Amino acid sequence: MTTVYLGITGDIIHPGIINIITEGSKFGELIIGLLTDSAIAPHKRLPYLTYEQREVVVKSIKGVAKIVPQEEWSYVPNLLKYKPDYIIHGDDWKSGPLSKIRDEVYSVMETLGGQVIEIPYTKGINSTALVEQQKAIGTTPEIRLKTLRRLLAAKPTVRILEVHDGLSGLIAESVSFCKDGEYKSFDGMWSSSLTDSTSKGKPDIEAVDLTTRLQSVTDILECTTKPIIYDGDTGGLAEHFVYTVRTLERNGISAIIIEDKMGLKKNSLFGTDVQQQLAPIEDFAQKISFGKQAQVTKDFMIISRLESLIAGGTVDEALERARAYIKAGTDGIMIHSKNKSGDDVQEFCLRFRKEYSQVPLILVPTTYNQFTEEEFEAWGANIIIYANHMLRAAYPAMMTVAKSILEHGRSLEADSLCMPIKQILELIPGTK
Ligand code: SPV
Ligand code: MG
Repeated sequence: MTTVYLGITGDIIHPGIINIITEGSKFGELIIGLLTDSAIAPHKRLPYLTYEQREVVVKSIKGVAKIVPQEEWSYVPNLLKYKPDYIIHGDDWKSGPLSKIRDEVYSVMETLGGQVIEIPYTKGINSTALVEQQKAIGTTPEIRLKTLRRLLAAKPTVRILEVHDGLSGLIAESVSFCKDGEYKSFDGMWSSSLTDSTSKGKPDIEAVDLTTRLQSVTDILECTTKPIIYDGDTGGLAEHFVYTVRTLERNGISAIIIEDKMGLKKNSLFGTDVQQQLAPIEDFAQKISFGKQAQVTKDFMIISRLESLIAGGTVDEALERARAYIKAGTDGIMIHSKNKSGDDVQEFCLRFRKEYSQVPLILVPTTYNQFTEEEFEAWGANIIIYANHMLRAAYPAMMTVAKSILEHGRSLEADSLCMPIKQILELIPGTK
């Protein structure tokens, strides 16, 4: 039997996909290599549908004989495994980042004695353009909520950016960087208590209540689709925390991180310059357990943030707390430190990973920022949060412009520091 291979994501089915399936099936039995989340995640945003959902959809398309998982971005492993007589692809891969993939495919098919079929790319329709349209439509709370767990399963490290309003949310949603054909973007957003309160002109001492914090979160939810991790400070009283969990879940937030402190909360980056009082282990463990019992979905995550190192304690103490919180049902551990060397965090990570190979580990490397994501990955970290950078970047830029206007008595000199008017008018679709 002559076989034809076609690799697809199968998330958004459009006439271009149907066309390539129809054309491919004319050459023989069509094997679909359905890309798994982990094959896609390092290169593109995660599909809206899970692998299983995409499989159900693609299976029912006329012309599809068989579906096999494609676990890698490269076609090579599956081509070697299934040895098809043909592989079919749209001719849009002749240029751009996919051209490397094309070269590999040609050389493998040559060794296999097979052929590459290239069909004209269906103009005006491709899934990337449709994803753009989908973004304009938005997502559902349920799909968004689940995405963090899917990302954790699909990627070695999940990259999260701080957001404090709709505009910073749009940046986290859409900014990307292409290096050597590799596409990088942020996987999700951090609603920081520090930057949310600061942008409201309030101190980061739990003075901004949940309802007010949710106003910013709603602005962000309205114009983005990526998952959100909510900075829940201490989580408040256990009796109140259960309501916070449900409110966040209902809004499609993926996770809350709460820190094991008590009393008047002060920002962790003060370290021991202020009083940082740790909560008794049992009390915090109970809060976690109350929260886990309160949540409605199985996907929402309650992550415990260890403040032992912030309060001047040891890695041993932090590990002891981690064990207790895991026993209480926490879904992940965030270890925090303001030590610039990163030694304490590294020691914690390596020791933690020896005991727990699967529990997600979260880092906020604001002070020990000399390490790269690859290095944190080697320590065993799963989520890296850039916790305050959007607001810290915006404030000095605004100050410089405000001072320039005062200095010159006019705004001409400040103009070059500002984005052009045309650009801001075009920034948000629908402004015109
Ligand atoms: C925040 O972003 O509000 C945090 C992280 O809690 S930190 O500021 O480092 O404490
Ligand atoms: Mg905070």
